[in-house]
Amino acid sequence: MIKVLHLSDIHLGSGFIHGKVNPETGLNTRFEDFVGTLERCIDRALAEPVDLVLFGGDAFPDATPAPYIQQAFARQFRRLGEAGIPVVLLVGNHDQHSQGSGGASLCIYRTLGVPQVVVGDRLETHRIVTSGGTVQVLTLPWLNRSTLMTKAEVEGLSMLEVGEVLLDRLRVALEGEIRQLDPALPTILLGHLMVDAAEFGAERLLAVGKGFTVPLAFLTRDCFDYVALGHVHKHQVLCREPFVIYPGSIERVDFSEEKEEKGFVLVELARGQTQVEFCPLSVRSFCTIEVDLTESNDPQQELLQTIARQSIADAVVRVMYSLRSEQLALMNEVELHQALAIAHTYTIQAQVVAQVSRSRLPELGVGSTVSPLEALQAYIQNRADLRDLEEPMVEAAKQLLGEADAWVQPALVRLELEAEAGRSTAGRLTAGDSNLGEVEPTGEEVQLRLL
Ligand SMILES: [Mn+2]
Repeated sequence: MIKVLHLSDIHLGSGFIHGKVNPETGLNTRFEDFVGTLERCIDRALAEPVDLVLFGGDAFPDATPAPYIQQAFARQFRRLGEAGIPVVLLVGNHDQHSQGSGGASLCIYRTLGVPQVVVGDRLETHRIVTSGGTVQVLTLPWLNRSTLMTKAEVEGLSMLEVGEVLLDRLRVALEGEIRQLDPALPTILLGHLMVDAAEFGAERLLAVGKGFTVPLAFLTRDCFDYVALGHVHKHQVLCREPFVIYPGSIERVDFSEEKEEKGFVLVELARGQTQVEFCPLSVRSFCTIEVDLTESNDPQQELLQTIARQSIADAVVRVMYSLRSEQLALMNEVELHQALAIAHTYTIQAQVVAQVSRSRLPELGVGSTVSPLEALQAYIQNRADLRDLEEPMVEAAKQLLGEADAWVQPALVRLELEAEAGRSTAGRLTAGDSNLGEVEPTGEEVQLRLL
């Protein structure tokens, strides 16, 4: 029996947007999370100890990570070498430079001849001697068109036809490798690929180049005792005879992995009796809080209560709420920030919902004659959000319309305008047609009214 630890999709250096700078180290906290999680995988490999570690590809977000990121990765895998545990590093799509033509970030381990490290950057069978016995590992890195076809061969073919030719080539190449396998040895297929039966996740968006989907039947051959996959971030067991497993990514790369359990797979490899165990990793949680506040009378309170019901302590949180423009004034950002302060990091996205189109009011339709005040009242009656303001609005309208018991009278308005223009007012007023007959206006009075 050979004990194997299978992990995949480390993506070290991803998701910085969900972290913050750790003032003590100057490093992004999400980088520290990823390194810490990788460390726990290697800890487990050493503690068991396992006989072999398989990495299913996608070490970094791209093929040229910053030196400190490469070093953090190397520092962890070095511990396996020091313990005499062989490791196979498979090349994923994110590890290839220039669609594969520029080599792969992981090839440096082979170039330097790092002991115990095997790099899988081509379809090839590696015979690896472990403390549990010899094992055959067939590596199937991320394949793109240029790996299997020349440009001339692709020319004039539709995407569908290209896909068919690619699968034919893969079938032939895989068959060639399988025929050379030693049937007496336990055998693993280690592949970075998309299987047609798999459920997609973030990798669909992360994939740089378009690859192709491999039918599950290509992999479920009885010559394999275990099929170790990489690429899909959601852990899944696609087949049990033989076991075909995606361990998934070790950390949440983004919110699309919010609900997924993260971990690695421990395998007890034996011809025809392989056993597997998924080992969950306790990683930082992601939490989406989505609230529709458009119907709320107290949107601020409702939002705070919704947040209080979630376990957001030390989590990466995103709050998304929608509200109507007239509710904006009811929101208190400071309180919101206070409520979210216990999160590791958080983002707030407020969406102002466009005014719902209202039905036309029949009482204001063509042909009906209503006074401006009646029209206003009909309008307010149909606007739930304005109903509380009916009284002051009508009062203000009355003032504007001159129907209130106000002093505003047409003649007086004229008087004011003339006064403004600096004219003498007294004579004009007495000669005017206003009903201010008793008033003995003085210059001062006019001045007063103009204020
Ligand atoms: Mn991938």
